[in-house]
Amino acid sequence: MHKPFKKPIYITRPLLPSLDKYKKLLEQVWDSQWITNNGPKHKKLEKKLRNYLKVPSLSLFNNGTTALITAIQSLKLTGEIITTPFTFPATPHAINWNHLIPVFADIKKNDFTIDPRSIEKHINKKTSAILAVHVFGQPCDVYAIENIAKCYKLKIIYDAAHAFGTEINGIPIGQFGDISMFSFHATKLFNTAEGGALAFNDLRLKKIIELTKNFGIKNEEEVLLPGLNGKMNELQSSLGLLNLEEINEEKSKRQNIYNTYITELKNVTGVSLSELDTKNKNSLQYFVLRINKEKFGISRDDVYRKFKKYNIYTRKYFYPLCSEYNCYKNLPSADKKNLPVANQVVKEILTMPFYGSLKDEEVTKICFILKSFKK
Ligand code: T4K
Repeated sequence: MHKPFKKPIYITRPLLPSLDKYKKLLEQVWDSQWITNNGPKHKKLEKKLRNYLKVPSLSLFNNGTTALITAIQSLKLTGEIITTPFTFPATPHAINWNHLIPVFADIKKNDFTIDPRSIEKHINKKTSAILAVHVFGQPCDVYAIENIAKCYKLKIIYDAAHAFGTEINGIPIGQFGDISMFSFHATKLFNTAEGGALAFNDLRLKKIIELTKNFGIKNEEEVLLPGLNGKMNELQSSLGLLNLEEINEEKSKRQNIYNTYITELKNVTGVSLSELDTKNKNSLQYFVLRINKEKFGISRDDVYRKFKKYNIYTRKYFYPLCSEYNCYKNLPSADKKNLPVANQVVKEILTMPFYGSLKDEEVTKICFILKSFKK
């Protein structure tokens, strides 16, 4: 019998640079008295991230949600947007904030991303775009989605909130689709406390995106469109500059944790692991398990509850499905019959503790505790 952890174990802990280093950058910010609105730290971070993510163009934001709202605005979308129900609320909400209708398509069993065959079933003359999510950093079926979009003349936005650094066969994830949104929230692999970015290939989009995130202001006397305030400030940008220096080390620590989880859990009947696909580079944002109640003996919900007794706080991302929220459950596409895979998967997924400062012996202990639950 294992003892509970003395301190709570969460699914994540933010990557933070040394406070001394951060203070040094903050001194520069204080000296300049320029704390937001496209300051020098912001400019530097934007350039560095464009290089790191290997994308032609990039705009920074104060969070991923305003970035996603802005992406939809900037492409002047109309009517309906096809998306996934297996995501964080921000995804369908960004559609709703643009006064458009989210239409939920089902997901794939193997990687939980939107199923292209289901997308096609929902296309009608009101459809203007597909908003797909690289959920848990797993890339969507981008080539199939591209074919559908070409065929029906639809735009593609990727919610790449979890996919910082994901690649498909060596191609950086931000190069796919019309626009990709990255989140830099505290819980993300790369964080600026709160923050986000839009990446895009068509350089002409930069102008409208920059206008939209700054109230539509062109100059002191001209406002061109009804924009919002989506600007990242100098404090966030400074944190980002330092965290970016640490990112490769954080990833290698996560890779070790990932390996320990796989070694410890690969032969446990009833627990499926999302093993990394060798041709794709995963972002190492989350480590997720799938619990089969019949084979493991107890349900995902029971595992989640039992872990709490050991001071381990796993998460049931993304339960409930967005199609079950009060604001969306009456949409025709929210019908459970339309989303059989998503409705099954959402009962079985458990997001495990996964962050660089998690110690190897802690991961081993978590795995032993999980195995002790098996009936
Ligand atoms: N699209 C997708 C697919 C997303 O997943 C998200 C955000 C977005 C869009 C929107 O991007 P942003 O607008 O957020 O940039 C968290 C995050 O707040 C959210 O950013 C993220 N997805 C989502 C998956 O996770 P919660 O409500 O689960 O967070 P919370 O506060 O419960 O934190 C989770 C755990 O992390 C805590 O139990 C402990 C740890 N934690 C958290 C914070 C904030 C820390 O150790 N330190 C911290 O400062 O949503």
